[in-house]
Amino acid sequence: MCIFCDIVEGKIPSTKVYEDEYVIAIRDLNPQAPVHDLVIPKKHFDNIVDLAAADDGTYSAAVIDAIAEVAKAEGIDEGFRVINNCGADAGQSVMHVHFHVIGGRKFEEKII
Ligand code: DGP
Repeated sequence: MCIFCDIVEGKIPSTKVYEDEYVIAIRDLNPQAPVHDLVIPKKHFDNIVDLAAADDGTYSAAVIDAIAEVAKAEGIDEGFRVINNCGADAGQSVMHVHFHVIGGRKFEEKII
C-alpha cells in the first residue's frame, strides 16, 4: 500500500494544483511555507535513484516541466525551492518519489 499511489488513483482526497498524463501536484498536508506543493509521478518509483534507473526519461522530464508549471500557477516562479528527500536517512517518509515545491517567503542562503 502506498499513500501517493492512492492519491494518484483518487482513493485518498487531495487538493490538486496541477495534473498531466504523467504527473500530479498536490498541496502538502503539513505546509512548511505559504506555498508547499508536492510534484508526484503517477507511476510508482520508490525514490529518485529508482526513478533514474527505471524510467526512460519520460517521467523525469515530466517532473521538471510540472515543477515549472506549478511554480507559475502558484505565482512563485521568481523564486522557490525544490527539495527531494531520498531515503530514510534524508527524512523521506513516503516511499514514492516526490518533489517539494516551496515558496512564498524569502529563504536564507544556507540550504539547511
Ligand atoms: P517526505 O518527508 O519528503 O517523504 O515528505 C512527505 C510529505 O508528504 C510530507 O511533507 C507530508 C506529505 N503528506 C503525507 N501524507 C499526505 C497526504 O495524505 N496528503 C498530502 N496532501 N500530503 C501528505
